[in-house]
Amino acid sequence: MRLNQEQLDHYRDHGFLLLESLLDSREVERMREAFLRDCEVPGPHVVAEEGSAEVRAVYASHHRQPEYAGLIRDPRVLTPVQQLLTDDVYVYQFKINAKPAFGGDKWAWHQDYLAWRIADGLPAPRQVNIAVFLDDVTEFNGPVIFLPGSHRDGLVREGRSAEAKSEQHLDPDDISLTPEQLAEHVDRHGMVSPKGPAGSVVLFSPEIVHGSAPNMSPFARRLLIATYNDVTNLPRPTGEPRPAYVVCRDTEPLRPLDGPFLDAPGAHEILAAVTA
Ligand code: HL5
Ligand code: SIN
Ligand code: MN
Repeated sequence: MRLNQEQLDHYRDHGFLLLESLLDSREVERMREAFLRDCEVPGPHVVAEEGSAEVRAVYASHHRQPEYAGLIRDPRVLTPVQQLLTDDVYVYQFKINAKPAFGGDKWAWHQDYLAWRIADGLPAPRQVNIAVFLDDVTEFNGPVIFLPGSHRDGLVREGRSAEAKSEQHLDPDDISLTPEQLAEHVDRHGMVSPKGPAGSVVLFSPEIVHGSAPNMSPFARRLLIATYNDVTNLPRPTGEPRPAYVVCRDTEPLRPLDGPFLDAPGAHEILAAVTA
């Protein structure tokens, strides 16, 4: 449940950490079912691929689906996040990037914290992302590529582009690194793309440079990303705050369940209450 010193050092040095097969196949199956169910709920939280009806991303599924309300409280993910950040954390953002087979588009090279500073006035990069593989991730289906160590360089870019790719969320296209910036950082840091079976989890820093290629394979690459924030680091938007599906409002510190999210005692009651 707890990360060992070697794992903590790896995250601090590289800005990410892969936990292979952290969740089992039954849990993966239940999370996939929850995703299919959630895709049927219409609303602005569902982002389509450009010029197509296919799902690019779905936000805030943990508000609607008990499996995800459980997952974010599961000690296997919450405890490592608390070790890396602080005891009192909440989920700032929750999304599933669907990367459908035969055409899921790229996610441009970017640093998350720039988006959240610009869009939400988030004071500091006091977040940890957990990325859960809902499908096997291979070299073929558009894995996330990280520039290891780039989380220690500060923000590479300052503002966002004048044109917004999407009205629903801030797409990485709007804050992407220039080719020169990317080349220079790759020169210094190289690139890695953690791969593994469905159920694997990657913890990653809000400051690490990352992106992913389009998916031309016949295999979907559904990736769930929950971003935890320190409760003492709440957003301070300068204008109208963004919608609750993209910036969650419940900032109560999360407490770990007493076991895995499908089976923990009392989980059903907690999860029914939060997704009611
Ligand atoms: N889509 C997110 C948001 O907050 C930002 C991106 O990967 C995170 C850059 O709108
Ligand atoms: C992201 O940075 O949120 C997207 C990465 C991906 O889904 O490939
Ligand atoms: Mn990102």
